Amino acid sequence: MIGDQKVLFSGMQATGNLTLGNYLGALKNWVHIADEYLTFFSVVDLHSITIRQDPAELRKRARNLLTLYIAAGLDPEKNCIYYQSHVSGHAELAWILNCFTYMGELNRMTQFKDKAAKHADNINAGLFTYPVLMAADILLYQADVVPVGKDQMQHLEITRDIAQRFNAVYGDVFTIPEPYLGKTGAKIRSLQDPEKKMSKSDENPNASIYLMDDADTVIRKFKRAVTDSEAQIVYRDEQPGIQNLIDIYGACTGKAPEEVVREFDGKGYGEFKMAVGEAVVAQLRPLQERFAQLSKDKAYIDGIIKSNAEKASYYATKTLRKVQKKVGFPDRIR
Ligand code: ATP
Ligand code: LTN
Repeated sequence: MIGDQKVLFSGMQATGNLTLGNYLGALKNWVHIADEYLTFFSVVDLHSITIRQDPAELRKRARNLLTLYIAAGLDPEKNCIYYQSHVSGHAELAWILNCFTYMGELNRMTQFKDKAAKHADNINAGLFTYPVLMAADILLYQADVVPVGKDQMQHLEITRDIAQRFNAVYGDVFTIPEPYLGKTGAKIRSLQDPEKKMSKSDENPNASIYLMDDADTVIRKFKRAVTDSEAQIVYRDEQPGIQNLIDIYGACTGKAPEEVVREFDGKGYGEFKMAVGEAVVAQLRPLQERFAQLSKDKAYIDGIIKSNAEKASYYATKTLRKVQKKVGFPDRIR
């Protein structure tokens, strides 16, 4: 809480091209609930360098991501959209929280295990303490809710644990955040291997729909999507490929899974896949058009970057000063 306003924080990494999973699982939900909160949407570039990045590429992707937040429908006058690296409080609070986090807790994080296995040549300390930086992001703004996909739940739980531990020692310093999972789209699966989540770092481009894919590409990828040989459109865990397509169609059209099943009762997979492809194209088109327009307006985007970093810093500094005082750092002489 800040004053009497509930706070929402979320962020995304500018690594790779965003997928439909990122949109339906995160970005779209942000837009839906943003109006009810004082919001902070960060492009979390400090997190990105836990994996080696090409500097020019990272800068470009970060700007594209920030632009995409706006293209998706977040009004940057009302929502604080900014780069994490422009607010030094994130790194400063992360350091303090590192001293309130146990190695054993971090050892249990499944994302760390996955990423460490994928990048065995660069298992750096930043990758290990990634969840602490994420906790700092959230706690710095006293966030009440954090919309994320299911894969981030474990990180949210550790954030709550760290906050509670800190509060137990120093009194009520941090708001304890709650996760917010959207009704649909919380876990979009790979189109090629429905056992896995759709992920922007998947090497197989057919596994993911990218937000910038053109209509033909989207349709082609859905035609090739892995399903099963049961030839029945039913929503059940034993048919994860079809279940995923139902989830995607439902998330794009606002329909519940049962409705989707009824709509396609007795129809074949071919027809259903086509309908899913078209629903996705219809979702992405306005986003792509707004993105193209906004990208051309350099001065406008620059203005947003500057003013929102200042706004974020203001709130971040408030929490940071309070924390520094609590842990016993000397007062600043004014
Ligand atoms: P990477 O492959 O680089 O790990 P990612 O595609 O898994 O990336 P993140 O940057 O980790 O994406 O996630 C950004 C946001 O999108 C998070 O809130 C996450 O929960 C959500 N998200 C990512 N993948 C999916 C998915 N397949 N379904 C639903 N939500 C997702
Ligand atoms: N770890 C998240 C990105 C992220 C985030 C956050 C999400 C960093 N800080 C704070 C919500 C709140 C991810 O990989 N999706």
